[in-house]
This record gives sequence, C-alpha cells and structure tokens, in this order.
Amino acid sequence: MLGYSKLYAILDLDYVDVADAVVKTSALLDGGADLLQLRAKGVGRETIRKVALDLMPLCREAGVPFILNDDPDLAADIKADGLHIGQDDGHYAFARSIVGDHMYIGRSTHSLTQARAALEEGFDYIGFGPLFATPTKPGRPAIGMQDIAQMQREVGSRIPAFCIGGIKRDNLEQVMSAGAERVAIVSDLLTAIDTTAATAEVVAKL
Ligand code: 3NM
Repeated sequence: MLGYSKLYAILDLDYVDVADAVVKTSALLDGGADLLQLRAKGVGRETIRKVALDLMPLCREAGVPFILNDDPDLAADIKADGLHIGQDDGHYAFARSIVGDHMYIGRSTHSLTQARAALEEGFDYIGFGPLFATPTKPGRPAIGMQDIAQMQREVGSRIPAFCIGGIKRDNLEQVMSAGAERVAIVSDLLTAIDTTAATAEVVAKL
C-alpha cells in the first residue's frame, strides 16, 4: 500500500490544536492524502495516544496507513500501521524489535549518504530533506534539490522516498522537475484556509 502513496501528510500538533486534530485529518484525507503521520513534539504521551486513537479509525476508513512519529513503544501499543524515526532515534533493527514484523518503519534522511544507509538497513521508506529551510524543523539546514534525482535512482526506485521540507503548492512543480516523485508536506496544508482544497491541488499535480 505504501508503494502507491504519493502525498504524505503530516498532522503536526505545533500547527493544529488537539481539539481540531480530527477535523484537520479528515480534511487531509478528503483531499486525497494517501499516507498520514501524527507528529507531536513536546506533547505528553497520553495526549498523543488519545489523538492517535481518534485519528486511526479515520485513516482506516480512508484506506490510508497511519504512521506515528518518534515513539516505537506507543506505536506498537496502539497498533499503528507504521513508525517514523529520525537519525538520532537508533537503528532500524532496534525499532523493528519493538514494533514487530508487520509495521512500516520510515527514516528521516538528510543526505544521499543517509538515504543509501536507510535503504541498506532495511527501512520501508524514507523522508529526504529538508529541501528548503522550514520553520517546522528549525535549525536544520536546507539540502537543496541537486541530489533528488540521484536519490530517486538509487533509493527511490527501491523503497518509497518522500521529499520534504518547505514544499508548498507554489514550488511543487520545481521540486518535481528536480526528480521528486512523492512529497511530504506539513505547514502548507495545515495552514491553508481550505485544507481539503490545498491537499487536492497537490494530489492533482503529483
Ligand atoms: N522533517 P513543512 S523537514 C518534519 O528534512 C520534517 O527530515 C524534515 O514541514 C526532514 O512542510 C520537516 O512545513 C518539516 O516545511 C516539514
């Protein structure tokens, strides 16, 4: 299923109040997002659990895998469809030992070298970025677009690779021209006046 996913929408609780999480997620799914992550930096685990349990049925109904960021134990506990981890969150094998055999595990990568390593380790998909500097991930330098095509050839042809970081409706064509086939977007969809329409616009372009 992951193989068909083109638009990875990330419901980030820095942009969305807990009380609005269901409505925003429905909007992303209605717009055609075909992979969904819950990202909740600095939010307590019980709150994350509650939000995740609210969102999972929506994703199931839409046939969209639900990915939890950062927390393998919680992902296993709530039976998420996937887990996403960063470069500092340990090895693939360790995450796999916690979540079991049936969950997708994705890795953030910030260079061609890291993308190759993630493929080699066994990750099911990668994020590749940030292409542009972004307030959603402050302090992380932009990697630019020059390595996208090579990354696609070597890694994206084997596992889904989602370009991320500062991607918006108005630079999407540029990103795709550089070789991106799949994208992950946070702020441009969550801050849009009409999240469903914004999501549908991205899906149509992809
Ligand atoms: N990970 P926006 S960039 C969550 O490069 C995240 O690993 C990144 O947010 C990475 O679409 C990023 O608002 C933030 O720029 C993406």
